Amino acid sequence: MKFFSGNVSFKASKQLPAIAVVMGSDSDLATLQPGIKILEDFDIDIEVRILSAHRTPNEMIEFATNAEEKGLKVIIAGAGGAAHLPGMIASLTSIPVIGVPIKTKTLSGVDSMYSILQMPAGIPVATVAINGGLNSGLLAAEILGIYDSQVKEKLTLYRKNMHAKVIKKNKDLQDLGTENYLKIIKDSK
Ligand code: RP5
Repeated sequence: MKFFSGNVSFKASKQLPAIAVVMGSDSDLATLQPGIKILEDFDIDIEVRILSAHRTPNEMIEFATNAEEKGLKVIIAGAGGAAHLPGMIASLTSIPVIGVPIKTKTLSGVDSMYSILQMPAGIPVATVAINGGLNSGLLAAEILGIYDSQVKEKLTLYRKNMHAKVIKKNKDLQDLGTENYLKIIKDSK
């Protein structure tokens, strides 16, 4: 990992990033991290940066207007409160934008969700759940998977593993009964 004046570039030796993960504040990073991690696990080149619609508007405009030329295919944008970052970026590029509403202390992220979700007709933002960092990464990978068969294979394997885990949990539940199963879950925490 290398640090460049507020931006973090991953795997700089590899290809140009296909996906950008941007956030209104570093306080959003922990929420987005599960999505960043899954993209890294899938070996997708990403760019991660702090970019605020309100505090760094000119940089946001520069990023969004150059995004396509840079080769970005999907942009994940997380923001909380008056969460204008995903919508403003979407207004400046036709690259798909996935918005992640960040949970806020005052209004539990409902403010962020409505800000991101209620886009005017003509400028779409694909909005995931409040604090849906992981799903934002998976959805971005699914978009890349339309034309990248390696990413598609990784997504298929991810789902297969998830499926196997639930099947195993159900088997354990049937074998152990509810009380013992609950005890095991409690002890494992
Ligand atoms: C938004 O304001 C950010 O996306 C963040 O969720 C929220 C609060 O930012 P900080 O005050 O924590 O920097 O722009």
